[in-house]
Amino acid sequence: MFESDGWVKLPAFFDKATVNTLEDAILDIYHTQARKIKDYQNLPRDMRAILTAMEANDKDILYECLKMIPQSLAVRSVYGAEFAQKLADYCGADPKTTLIEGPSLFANNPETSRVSYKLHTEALFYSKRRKFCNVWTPLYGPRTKENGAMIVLPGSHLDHWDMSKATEYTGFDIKSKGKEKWGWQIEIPPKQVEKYKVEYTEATPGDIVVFHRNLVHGTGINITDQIAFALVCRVWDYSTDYSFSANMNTMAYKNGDVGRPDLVC
Ligand SMILES: O=C(O)CCC(=O)C(=O)O
Ligand SMILES: [Fe+2]
Repeated sequence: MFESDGWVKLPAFFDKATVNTLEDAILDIYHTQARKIKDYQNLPRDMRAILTAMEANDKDILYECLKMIPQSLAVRSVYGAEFAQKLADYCGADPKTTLIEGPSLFANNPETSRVSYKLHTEALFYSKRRKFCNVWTPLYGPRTKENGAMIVLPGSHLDHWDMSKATEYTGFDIKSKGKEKWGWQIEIPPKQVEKYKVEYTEATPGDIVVFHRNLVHGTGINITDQIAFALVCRVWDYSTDYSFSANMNTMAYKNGDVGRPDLVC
């Protein structure tokens, strides 16, 4: 399945206790930050309520919460050597030289597509990284086609995707194009992928979806009235990268990378 389709769902990979650990630790971050602010004193300890309230005036604080997630000891406890070992085969990685980037929380909010992503491959964003895969898991409720589970194009990972097949901009549509604090898109235009069928990574918390660096995927449209969540991390092996940078997303073409002559890998 992973080899031919470029993605696979591993049902109940995390047990209930692990899901609770993740959900609680992340909610603690958002709730504790919100409680420092007078306007949010009466908010319930609920991710959807906190995000909805802060989206209007406190996007910068939401970003800081996001950055705290991988620094939470409880969150980190879930992603140990054992996790790397289990995923190593999918990524072509050696667990000994495997690192984890993230996790990061994707909130698919029917009210805004500010952090939604058009069709892309991860390799376009992480162009210096040769061995990695993404791990996507629902949190705070199941993901369905209706609430915008991730869109994947099975088999597209076997095609060749480079920057000449993508268009870059900030925003999601013409109304949001160029807006600050909106996502950076490296979009593969729909015309390029007409021949592929579309699937949705429907899953429940605890299931993980592992996908290939070259798989074309994007954010599904959430047509419900509830924010839907996914937690995403990248498992990557730096041992054969032609880069010495510790930043997973070291920037190609921008003199931002750390390279050297005489590489032997
Ligand atoms: O679930 C989404 O919104 C898309 C996530 C995505 O692009 C990714 O995990 O790489
Ligand atoms: Fe992605």
